[in-house]
Amino acid sequence: MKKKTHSVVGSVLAAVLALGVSGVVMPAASAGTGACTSGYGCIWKDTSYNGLSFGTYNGGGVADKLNDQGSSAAANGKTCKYTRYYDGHSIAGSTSYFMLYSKQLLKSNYRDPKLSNGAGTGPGKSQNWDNRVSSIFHSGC
Ligand SMILES: [Ca+2]
Repeated sequence: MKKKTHSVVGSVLAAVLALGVSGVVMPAASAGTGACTSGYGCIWKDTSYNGLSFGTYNGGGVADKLNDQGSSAAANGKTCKYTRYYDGHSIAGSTSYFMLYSKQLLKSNYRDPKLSNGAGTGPGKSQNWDNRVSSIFHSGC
C-alpha cells in the first residue's frame, strides 16, 4: 500500500512538471447543479457550485482565475476512483489535500457544496478549504 502511494505521487509530480496548468475554465463544470463532466475534477468560485468554474481531465494546477479562490468542488473520474484537491502546486509527498470520490465509479461522496466547513475525505477532510485549492489530481486509477 505504501509503495503504491509513492508511485502515485511520483507520477503526479511528473504530471505537474510536464503539464503545469492543464485544464479549462468553464465547460467541464455546470454552474449551480454540481455537474462535473465525465473524467474531470471540478471546482467553482462560489459555494453550491456557482460562479466561475474550472475543470481538469489530466490533472494539474488550477487556472489563475480560480487558484486559491474555489469554494465548492465535484469529481467525476472516468477511470480513476479518487480526485485529490491540493493546497499547493508542489504536491510531491504532500498530505495537504482532501479527496472526493468519482461520481460514476463510486457513486457517493463525489462533491462538496461548501469547502469552508471541511471537505470530502482524506488527510485534510476536517480543514477549512475555502479559497485554498491550487491543484487537482486523480488517483486510484
Ligand atoms: Ca492553495
